[in-house]
Amino acid sequence: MITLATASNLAARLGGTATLTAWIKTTQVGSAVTWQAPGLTGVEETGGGNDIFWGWIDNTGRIGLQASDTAGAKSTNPVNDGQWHHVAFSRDSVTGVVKVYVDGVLNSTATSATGVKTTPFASLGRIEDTGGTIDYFAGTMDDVRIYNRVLADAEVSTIKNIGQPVSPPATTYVSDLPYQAISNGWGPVEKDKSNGEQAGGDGKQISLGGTKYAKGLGTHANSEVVVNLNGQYTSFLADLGIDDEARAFGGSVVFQVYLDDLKVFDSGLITSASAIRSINIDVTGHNKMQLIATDGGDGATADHADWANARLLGVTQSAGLMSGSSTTLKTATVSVPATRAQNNDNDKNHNASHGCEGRDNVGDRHHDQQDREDGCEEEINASQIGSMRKQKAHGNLRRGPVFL
Ligand SMILES: [Ca+2]
Ligand SMILES: [Ca+2]
Ligand SMILES: [Ca+2]
Repeated sequence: MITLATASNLAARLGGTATLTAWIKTTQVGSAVTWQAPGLTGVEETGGGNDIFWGWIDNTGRIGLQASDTAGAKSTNPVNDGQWHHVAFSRDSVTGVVKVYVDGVLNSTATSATGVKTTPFASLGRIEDTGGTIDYFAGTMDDVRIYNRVLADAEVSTIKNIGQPVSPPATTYVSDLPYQAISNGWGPVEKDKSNGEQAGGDGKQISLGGTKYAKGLGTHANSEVVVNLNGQYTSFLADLGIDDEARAFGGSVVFQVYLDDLKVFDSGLITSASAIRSINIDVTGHNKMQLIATDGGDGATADHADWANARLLGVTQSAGLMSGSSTTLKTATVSVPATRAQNNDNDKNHNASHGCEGRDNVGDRHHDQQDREDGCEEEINASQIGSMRKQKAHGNLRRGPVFL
């Protein structure tokens, strides 16, 4: 579980007139009772009505927005089908009008309580409670945006159409990539086979201690294979060992992995008697990977070094918002587009119709800096963003509850 709180009191943004948009994915069944339900953000004032429930999820999987104890708007259909949905909620605190959008389309309009709700809260991914149990959202949130005004229907649609988070691409096998065999101790490196003998293609099915593999590289020390990662992958995984075809004859190697010419893994001596060594190496951001098998310092006899099931996990393109970037749960950004009317900024990086919408991208320093200069974007907590992105890089954020 990842629990992160925002550094500022969200009631200052979401207690009054505001719009909140997010991509969500959940299978959660909530509660028919608003103040006992999980939700995206908000607060329940136990025993009082100074509260607000953004994205609360009911017992049928519908999602809504309610202020105080006056019924608000809910989505037409359940959103808890385990698929990504774009949800948006707007509230006019003067009229009490609340609206719920799903996948860019207005679902429901209602008149809930009026007035600015001031009970402090500072979480995304849960509805806080001043007295009772906090109700956590169980699912994934992405690209959370908060505006201090009511967005028009067309604006919500535009935000939705920017893109949808996609699942990580399927595993890519190293042997299916155009790898480069720099050297090999006995004939060529074999694709999806053991090394076999000196002829190309004469290997057998890769086999380690009786476990058979359909994919991988069969090499013979001393060997080196270079794989072009092009920054597209997050993890390299493989099972290492001396192929069964050579076990009867000994065999002893050292497996090494280099990333951009720096050694990041060294197996130590692996012999035909060793257990299978499974590796999982973070390759995020790297362009070149070298897979090396040395003879272990005792000659290369029977050194049939298998990179069994060698595979790469790809980078997720998130929401189409960030070019070539990571698995992005894009960190929550509080955006206040209205302030743009108070300056004469002509920055072409900004879309005039959407102001400083919270397209948070830590790597996009120019954008963030410009937004800071405009006074229109607040990153909730830079250090938490860093921490979250780090964890994300390890693939944790798409599972289970996510709390910013
Ligand atoms: Ca209450
Ligand atoms: Ca061969
Ligand atoms: Ca050896």
